[in-house]
Amino acid sequence: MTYDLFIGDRTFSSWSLRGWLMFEKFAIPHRVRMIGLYSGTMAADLAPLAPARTVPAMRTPEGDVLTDSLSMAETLAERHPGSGLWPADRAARAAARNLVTEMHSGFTALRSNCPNDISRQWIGYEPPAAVLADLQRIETLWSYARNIAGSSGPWLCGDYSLADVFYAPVACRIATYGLPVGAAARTYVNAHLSDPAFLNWKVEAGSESYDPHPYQLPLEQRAFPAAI
Ligand SMILES: N[C@@H](CCC(=O)N[C@@H](CS)C(=O)NCC(=O)O)C(=O)O
Repeated sequence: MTYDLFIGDRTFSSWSLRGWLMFEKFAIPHRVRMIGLYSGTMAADLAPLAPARTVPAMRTPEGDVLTDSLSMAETLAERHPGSGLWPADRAARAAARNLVTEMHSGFTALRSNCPNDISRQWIGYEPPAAVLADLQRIETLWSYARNIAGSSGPWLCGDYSLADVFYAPVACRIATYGLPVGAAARTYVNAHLSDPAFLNWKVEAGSESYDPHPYQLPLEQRAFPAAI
């Protein structure tokens, strides 16, 4: 009995990374099904999982279909209560929920201006004001969560939790676009970039290739960094 997890291209799909981390980091058994997000086969690939139309999506061992990262997260937390998906401490859990839900419903400037792409780093990217405002809010939330949870380690709310799952792609975007953040945020980004699960994801992403490569910018580029 295992879950089926449907994800898209690892190079680009930030929501797929979230969906995968919520299994991988909490040792929840799953089978990965790849969806052709950029090859034009997405609708056909997802047909067995109706009514899913985006990735990630999952099917429970009993056959229930979850079509969104947040419904997946809550379902996994309910079904695996001892797994640590949400922090055990009440206040840390509230802070983690704020983080997850603000990510899920917001930061549209960051998401639309800086598409997730873990294949490279742009040199000299100048973020618009709306992206800087999103980053400021994100840093405020990260620091608030750390204070509430008394977290002095690598992760936001104590041990690695759903809060970190949902901000892993933000760490990627900060790295890809060289976005300006403070020292604490840089340390947090580097915790994601060196996390063994993320490194496995990056290796798999390395086997994906595109011609032409989406999301071009008129800037110099170099390899996606191991740290910022
Ligand atoms: N709110 C959804 C967003 C999922 C999403 O937008 N996934 C993208 C890939 S990163 C996708 O499937 N895009 C294809 C499309 O919108 O047709 C979630 O949290 O799971």
